[in-house]
Amino acid sequence: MKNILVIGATGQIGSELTMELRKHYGGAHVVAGYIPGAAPTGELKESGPSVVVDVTDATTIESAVRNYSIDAIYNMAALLSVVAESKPALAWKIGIDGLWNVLELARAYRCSVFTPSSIGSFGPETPHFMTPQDTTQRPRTMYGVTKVSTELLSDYYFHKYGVDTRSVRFPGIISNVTPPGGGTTDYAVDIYYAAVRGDKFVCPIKEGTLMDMMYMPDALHAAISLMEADSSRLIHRNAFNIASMSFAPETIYASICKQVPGFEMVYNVDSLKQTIADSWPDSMDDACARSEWDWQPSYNLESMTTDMLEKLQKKLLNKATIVSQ
Ligand code: VAH
Repeated sequence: MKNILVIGATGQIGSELTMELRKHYGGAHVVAGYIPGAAPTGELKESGPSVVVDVTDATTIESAVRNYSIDAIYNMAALLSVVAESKPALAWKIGIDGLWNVLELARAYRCSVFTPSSIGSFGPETPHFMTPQDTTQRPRTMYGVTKVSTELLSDYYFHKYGVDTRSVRFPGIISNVTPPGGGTTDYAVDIYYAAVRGDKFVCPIKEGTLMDMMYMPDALHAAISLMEADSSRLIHRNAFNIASMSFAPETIYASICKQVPGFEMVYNVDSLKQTIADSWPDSMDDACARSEWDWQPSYNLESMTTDMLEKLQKKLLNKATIVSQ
């Protein structure tokens, strides 16, 4: 059975990815790498091994790779788009200096590597409607610069050294487990929390702003399916467009209102988030992922809304019950 290291295992995607990988490969075979001060807790801690791995410190990565005989690395360490604009040097250090460390070790120890890219790798000059797999990528955010560089560096290590690198361009990911931290698409998670709490939602993104979004279960399925795909079928590697839904704030609001009557939303546009959102695609062409490794999402906006509201109502009710005891 493969041994897997997840770097950034307590982050928004990493925390759920680690648990999903443990279902597939067995808890003992999936190592949760975390940075000091962000150690796994609860089921994530109890369900398998964990170790300090700082992507900017190659010795911590090498120690984990050797001690656990790692075959595949999911490198989830990154700063999200809004935070990266306020900390560009740190975003580069984690995103690219960190990736360099991962790829050098993958070369030395023959590991495969998954490092996510994003719709953030596209820029204002990219065709916005049905954004092609191969197209102009001139992002003007540091987040986007790190993601284009991630794609180029990952492809370089494949072509030059034969390292098995693979990647997808994640849309905005919506989850009910680990809240998002510092992204342009965070509003699409925050709106569900507001609806369940009975709060009026103040939307930071302008009405009519389309962005690609995806429910976390589909995002996890994409990452694992790609890493398990037959290498001989892959024409592209870093990174595949994947898509499941594209919506604007008023659309997700209407979807929630069908199940939460009286839910209110107003707009208070955040200029930085709006500028970033305006530079990203309205919709994506994911035909290559579908043909090269059978990508197929399971959720649409309506089924995601039903599941999100159900899960958050349980989560917030349990929390309230614990507090009241
Ligand atoms: C962000 N949630 O908003 C992330 C993601 C495509 C969006 O990269 O920065």
